[in-house]
Parts: sequence; C-alpha cells; structure tokens
Amino acid sequence: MNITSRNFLTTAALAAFTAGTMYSCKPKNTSAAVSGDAAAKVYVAPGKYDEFYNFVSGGFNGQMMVYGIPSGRLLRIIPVFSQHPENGYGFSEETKPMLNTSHGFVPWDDLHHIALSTTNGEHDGRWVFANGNNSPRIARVDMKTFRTEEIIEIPNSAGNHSSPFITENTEYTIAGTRFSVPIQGNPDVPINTYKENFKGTVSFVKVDSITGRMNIAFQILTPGVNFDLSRAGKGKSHDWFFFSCYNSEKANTLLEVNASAKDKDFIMAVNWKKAEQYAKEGKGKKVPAQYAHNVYNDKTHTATSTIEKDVLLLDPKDCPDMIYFIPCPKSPHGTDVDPTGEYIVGSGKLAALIPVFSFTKMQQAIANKTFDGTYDGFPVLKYEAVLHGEVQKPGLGPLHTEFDNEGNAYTSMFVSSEIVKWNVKDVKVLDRVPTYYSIGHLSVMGGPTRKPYGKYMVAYNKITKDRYLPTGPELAQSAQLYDISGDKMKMILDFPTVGEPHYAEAIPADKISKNSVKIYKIEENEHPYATKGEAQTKVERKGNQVHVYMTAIRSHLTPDNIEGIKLGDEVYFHVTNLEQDWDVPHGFAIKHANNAEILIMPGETQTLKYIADRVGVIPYYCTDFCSALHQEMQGYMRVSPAGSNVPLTFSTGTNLPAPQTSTSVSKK
Ligand code: RUQ
Ligand code: CUA
Repeated sequence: MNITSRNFLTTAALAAFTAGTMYSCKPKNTSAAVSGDAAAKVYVAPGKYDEFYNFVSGGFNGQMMVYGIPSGRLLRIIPVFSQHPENGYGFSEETKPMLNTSHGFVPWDDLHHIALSTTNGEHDGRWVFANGNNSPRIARVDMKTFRTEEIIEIPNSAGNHSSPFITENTEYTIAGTRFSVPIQGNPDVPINTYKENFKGTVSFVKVDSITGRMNIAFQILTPGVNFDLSRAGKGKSHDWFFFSCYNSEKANTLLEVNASAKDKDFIMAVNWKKAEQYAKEGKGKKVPAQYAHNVYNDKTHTATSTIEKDVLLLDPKDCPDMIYFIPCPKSPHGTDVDPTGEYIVGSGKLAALIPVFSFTKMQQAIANKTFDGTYDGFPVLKYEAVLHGEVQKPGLGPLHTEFDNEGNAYTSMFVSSEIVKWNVKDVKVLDRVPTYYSIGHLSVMGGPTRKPYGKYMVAYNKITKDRYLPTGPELAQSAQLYDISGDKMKMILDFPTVGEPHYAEAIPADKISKNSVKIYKIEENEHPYATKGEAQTKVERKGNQVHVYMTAIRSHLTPDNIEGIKLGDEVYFHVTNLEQDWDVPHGFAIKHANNAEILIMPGETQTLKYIADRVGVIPYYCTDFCSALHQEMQGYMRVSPAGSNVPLTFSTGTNLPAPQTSTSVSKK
C-alpha cells in the first residue's frame, strides 16, 4: 500500500469513527431484514423459560444485565460498580464497602466486558467476571445468587479495558491497562515525556478454584502502549495470553491521528505459564501499591474492604522468552482465539483485511528466531511467518470475532454496520448481514469457549436512530438476535438494552437455573445485628448512635413505634427479613433518608442509616408489595429535640411504650 492510499483509508475511516455517521455504508432498507418465521423462532410462551441466560455488560451504567435468549426478555439487573437504589446496593451499610477503592467510595464505573468462568474451556456455571474500565477494577458475580461477591482494584493501571478475560480453567482473570502512565518512581512528569516515562502493565489475577476469591498474583511491566482487548489461548495454546495493543507510536496527544500513523501495531503474546514460573522463582519485585479488595460474605450479609499494600511486579528484562510481539495491521481492537486454540484473529479497526495467525507457526517462528527486529527490546515475530491467512475485503471497521461449532468465524464491522461470516480454515467470506446500526461486540452462544453452542448470535449496536419510538435526544442502544443455524444468518429479533452493552456471554439455562439460591436460611444468618425472631427486636443507644434491631414479616415491621430518638442521632435500621419463602423480599424506606431503600431477601439482614435532622414523627414502610396488607406494613419514629428527656422506647401492637429494659434505656 502506498502512502497516499493508506492515508486515504485512514482519513476516511477516521472520519466515520469520529462522526459515527458514514451512512453511505449503512444498510438502508430496515424493514425487509426480517423473514416470515422470525416471530416463531423467538417466541417463548408466557410461563415458559428461555434456552439461554445472556449476561450483558451495561457500559456506562456500570451494571450487568441478564436477558433470556431467544426472547430478549430482561430478567435481572445485577448491580456491580454502580449504586442501585432499586435494592440498596451501595446504599446499605453492608454493601457500601463493595464500592470502596484506594480513592475512597467510587459509586460508578464503565463496565465493558463479561467473562463466564470455564473449566477445560467450557462454561461451568459458577462465576461471571466483569471489568471496571475507569477506576481499574475486576468484579466477580456469583451465578447462584446473581450478586456481586467480590471486587478487586487493579493498581499500576489506568483504564482497565483489556479485562477480565480468563484462562481456560479460570486460573486467572486478567487486566491490561488501556492507558499507559508513569508507573513507579515519580509520577509528576511532563506529559510530553511519554516515550521515556510512560509504561503499561498487564495483571494476572489468580482465582481460587474452590471459592473464586481473587488475588493479584503478579503484574508484568510492558512498553507504553494502549492495551485494548485480550483472549487466552486454548488447548495447544493454553499457556499463552494474547493482548491487542494500539498506539505503538506512543503518542500522547491527538491519538486519532498520531496513534494511526503506523501500518501495523501489535498483538502481544505472553506465555503466562512462564510468567507464573518466574514469579515463583522470585524474579519479580514486591512494589508498594494501594488497592482495595472488597468481599461480600453470604453468611454475615456484609461486605468488608481491605486495602492491600503491595503487588508483585515482573520486569520482562529479568524474564526471557516470556513476551513476543506479533505485528497486526492498524490499531487492533479485538483479538480472539478460535475454539481449537490454533487460530488467533486480530481485528484492526482501520484495516482493510482481517489477519488470522497460526499458533503452530508462531511456535516455529519463536524456535527459529524468525524475527523482524524488536519493539522496546522485545522480539517482533515476522508477520508472514506467523500468518495463517488474511480475510480479504471483509467490510469496514472490524472490531470483534466470535466462533461457532462448525469452524466459522463471525466478525463485527463497525463502519459498514454488518456481521461477516467466514471460514476459519480457508479464510473465505461466506455470508454477511446488516446490523442496525454500527455494531460493537457480538456474541455467539458459547462463542469464546472450546465448544460453542452456536444456534444464536447477538449483535450489540452503538446507534439505534430510527429503530424504536423516539424518546427525546437520548435513545436506547440495541441488541439484535440472529439465527445462525443455517448457512445464511437471519435476523429474528431486535430489542433495546439497558445502558450501553459492550461484550456479553450466554450460557445454557440449565447450567445455572438448577443451582439458583431461593432463600437465605435464617439459622445461618451470622450478621452481627441479625434479629432471628420478633421477641428479640430491640432498640439500643450507644452515644449518638441508635441501633434498631428490626424484623419484617407479612405484614408488619417490628418495632413499628419508636420514641426517644434525639435530633442529630445516627439511626441504624438493621432489618431482618424473617420470611423463608422464595420471592418474598421486604423493603424498607424512611422519609427523607439521604440514601435509598433497602430490599431485604428472605433470611437476610440489611441496614439503612438515617440521620435524625429534624424534630417530628417520621414514617417508615415496606417498599415491596409483599401481601394484601402491604400498605399496612409501616411504622413511626419520633424524633425529639436534642436535650429532651423522652425515653428510648419501642413497641409493636401494644399501643404503649414498651417497658424500659436495661438495654433500651437511654444512658446519658
Ligand atoms: S469494546 S465495541 Cu470491548 Cu470496550 Cu469493542
Ligand atoms: Cu413487606 Cu410490603
């Protein structure tokens, strides 16, 4: 390619990216895209279940959504990195620590990618990992409870985009920094000293095979590029991890031009088995770092946050034969490994073709030292020597590739708004379908595993424009479902999503549904403020803190009359839901509380904090319509002036203040 034509492609593609309005490439006739039997294929009759759970990232809403496939019905929003007033996540005293970081409480993040845990490269139905892109974090959701159980912050990282992809047996979940920054040493350097002072890292977070507990095993210091995405090897490539990187130019300004100057960037191949061994042999260095590690305990129903103080850093200079760079055309976004583990696909956002690399050839090139110079001291493998083939004229703006169970690949094309199906072996294009519009990620059922289920594929689109009824300037993003069981891909459903979906993964329903937790056993509740029966309800004062040990059961809160609260008191309502029946949560809200409600599951205890900032009688009530007498499920708290001598009392049903006991007497 000569300079002029290369520049032309770059400029045109860039214009389309920045403006997002390259309509000449967009499919025009949207109504003709759905065939006659589409409705029957996605119809899940009322009362019937979907075939797949689909875990979808929420992007800038910071949450994870669960949809049923093929119906497209939204089943659940799982709060992960953002506070969720609907159930009190991040508002209750128990869940606030989940959002703690080394920078304090951070109630939001940008969640891009999902990784379902696997054993031998196949879904095992245990955990869902998710990345926090902005304040670098990885979260783990338990598939038994659909709750976020753990969040670990990633130090020495600035934008955790290349994450939380996992190795075949979920040995590790990884985190590659999107932004390179000054790491270690003095961080206060001029920005234009990028080339000398900025570095990247990729982190390997160990996942305990029994409990799922995460711990940063080691970080690897890398050249100051931008890491975009990554995938672990499979089968024969099991020991390797592949990271796409752009900005190998190391630009620190106007990246849309300056990070697109070179013809090729890289896929960085890391032999993580070697890295693991080097770490074990003491090749790494413990460096000071501050990061939060937050864990939710299902027995105490409470999260704790611990600030960790150091991390093991591997400098590749001390670790030979661990990292190789594979040249990859034009700012690769996705790098994806096929089910056999032999083929590695690089999707260069600005490239006019899709390169497919061979793991076998890569191993030969390493053995024979078929190098094409070095990058920052790392051997660069010769492009032609590791290339299996190139998909010619696939479309414009390739982003991500997924695989089916029949040797086919599906690549999303952002600029030309389409999905292109091609054969992995002979790299021939087989079919293409439009998406509406500007697809980002796509998800084939089981696509990243060793045994994809195929059958359906979902496109996650960035722009909806005319797809749904207008809703003012802000429109929903869209997902589109395709039937991929035949030779031709067929669109069968179009549904709006919550937030901006990036990656998603689907898993057959029965791998999860049979293990779903229905209640928390009240006798196993180890919450320090649990109240396991109405007889144990009480109100205790400790200085200006008042602890209300409250219970909820259809259809009353105990106690429902509380007096003796003083202006300025901090009142903690520890509400235990005494129900032991599936799907009977109770909610708790108190007028003017400066947070949200709490929604308490059967057998669980949750705490809402209330600052008594006004004198008066303050109502509280159950927020979840739990019974015919739900509207009666309410109570009053009396707040008196600071110096008042109204005694601390509580009652339910007696219409009298309860007799004062030693524990409930106000001590002055
Ligand atoms: S991204 S649309 Cu995964 Cu953040 Cu590709
Ligand atoms: Cu409990 Cu409504």
